[in-house]
Amino acid sequence: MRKVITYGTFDLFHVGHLNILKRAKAQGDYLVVAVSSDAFNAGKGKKAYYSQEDRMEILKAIKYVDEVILEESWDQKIRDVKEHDIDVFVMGDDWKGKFDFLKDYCEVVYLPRTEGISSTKIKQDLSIK
Ligand code: C2G
Repeated sequence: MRKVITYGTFDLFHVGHLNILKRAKAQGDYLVVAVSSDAFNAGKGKKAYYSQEDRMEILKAIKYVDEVILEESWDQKIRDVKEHDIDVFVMGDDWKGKFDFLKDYCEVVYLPRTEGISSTKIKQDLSIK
């Protein structure tokens, strides 16, 4: 079984998130999604509209997703890859190059982002601060 992992906040779930999960799953047979915790987001200077619990519940309901774990720190990826026996790490290409250190442990694939949609744009368009 070829296992894939990807990371993200996945706030205000939208088609850009769906597209990356669909393409990430297509890289293998089993997709693990690591969802940024509220505390980890606070460290990124981000505050998600939905709580970590709600964001995890939504991801668990996505047909491409097989397992959901919490992302609580920048430096858990190597451990996650080892513990979950991951073959492929996937991220949108806004992160291109940032996770190449994982090439010692698994394949690293950056996929094109979906243009014209983001959680930030949604908030701006709805003028949610
Ligand atoms: N994404 C995309 N197209 C968009 C928006 C997002 O392909 N229009 C992808 C991003 O490239 C990322 C994933 O969807 O791979 C999740 O995006 P975010 O929720 O914004 O995640 P981010 O804040 O980038 O956190 O350790 C990595 C971080 O947790 C990533």
